[in-house]
Amino acid sequence: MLQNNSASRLPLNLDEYAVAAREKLDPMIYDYIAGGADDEVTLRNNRTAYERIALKPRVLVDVSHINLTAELLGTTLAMPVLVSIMATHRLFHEDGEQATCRAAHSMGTISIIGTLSNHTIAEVRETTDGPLWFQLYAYKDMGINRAIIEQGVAGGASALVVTVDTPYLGRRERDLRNQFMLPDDLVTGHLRHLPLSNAQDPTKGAANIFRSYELRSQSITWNDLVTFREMANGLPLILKGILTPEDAKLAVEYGVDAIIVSNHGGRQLDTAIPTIDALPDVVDAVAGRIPVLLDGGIRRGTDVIKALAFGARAVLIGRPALWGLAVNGEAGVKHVLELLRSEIELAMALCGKTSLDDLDRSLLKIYR
Ligand code: LAC
Repeated sequence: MLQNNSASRLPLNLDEYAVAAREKLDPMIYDYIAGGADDEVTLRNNRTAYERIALKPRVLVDVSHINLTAELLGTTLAMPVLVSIMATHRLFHEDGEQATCRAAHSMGTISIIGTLSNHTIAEVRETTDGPLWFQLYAYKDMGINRAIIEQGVAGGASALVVTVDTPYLGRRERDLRNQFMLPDDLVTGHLRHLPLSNAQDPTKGAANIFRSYELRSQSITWNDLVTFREMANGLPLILKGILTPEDAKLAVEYGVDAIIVSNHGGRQLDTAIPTIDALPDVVDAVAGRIPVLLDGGIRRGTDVIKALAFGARAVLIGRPALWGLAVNGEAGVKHVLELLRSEIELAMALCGKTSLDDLDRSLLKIYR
C-alpha cells in the first residue's frame, strides 16, 4: 500500500528522485552512480559544505519578476544549471542521452555528451536542434583522440570539454564489492568503430568501457591542450576537474575558454576539497577572464545561488539527472530541472534578488 502511494506522486525534490530511482534500479547500477571513492568523504562533504554557508537575505525588494537567464560562451541559458557529463545513460533508460539532451533543451539549457555515452552525438543530433557540448576522455593514442573529437565537431558541438581529473579511475569500493559490470548489450557509440583493441568485441558495452579505461592516457599535460584545440577546429575549450587557483591560472594562461570546478562527484581523489569550498579561490585567481562553472553536490536551489554568489557563472548537476532519467526518462530529467528552477526562483525572491547579476558574496556568511 505504502509503496503504491509513494509511486503515485512525483518526487518533491532531487533527493526524493534518488530514492525513487533506487527503488527501480539494479542495486549494482544504483551503487555505481551513487557511490564515490574510498571512504566517500568528498562525496559527503560536497553536500555538507553547503550547510556551513548561511544566506543573508535582503527585504523590501520588488521580486515579482525573477530573471534566471545566464550568458555562457555565446549561448543564452534559460537557467544557470547544465547537466554534467556521465557515462552510459542507457543504463538508466532506453532513451539514453537522446532523452537527457532533449530534456535539457526543453528547459533552455545543455546536457554535455560524454565520450562514454551510449548514443553518439550524431544520434542525439537527429532528435534535437539545441546546443550540444561534447566531452573528451583522452586516450594514449592521439589518433583515437582525434577520431573522438572529430565526431563531436561533425555532430555540431559548440564546445569541447576535456576532463582532467581522471588519469586513473578512483577506487570505488562499492563497485569492487558488487563486482560491477556493464550489461553486454550496452554500446559506447563513439568508440564503436575505433581501433581500440581487437582483443574484445567492440559491440559489447562492458568490454568496451573497461578496455577503454586501460587505454586512457595517464600522461596528458597542459601542452596537449593546444593539440586538442586544433583537433576541435577552434571550438571553445573547457576543462573539467579544476580545484586550485594555481591550475585555474594555468588554464587562463593556456587559453582555455572556461573551467569547471569539479572533484568528479567525489569519485576520484577521496578527501579532495568540496567544490563549493574550492570555488572562491578559483574565482579570485581567474579574476573574470573566463567563466567558472561548478559541479558536485548541487541538490537545492539555495546551493545554486551560493555557488553563483561566490562567482560561478552556472552550475551542473550530475546524479540527479540520472535519477530523473531512471524514474521517468526524458520527462523525469525535465522534472528534475523544473524542480531546481522553481527552487532557485524561490530562493532568489526570498533573498531579495531578481537577476543572477545581483548575486555576490555579501549574500553569504561562512561558518568554519
Ligand atoms: C566515472 C567515469 C566514467 O566516474 O567518469 O565512473
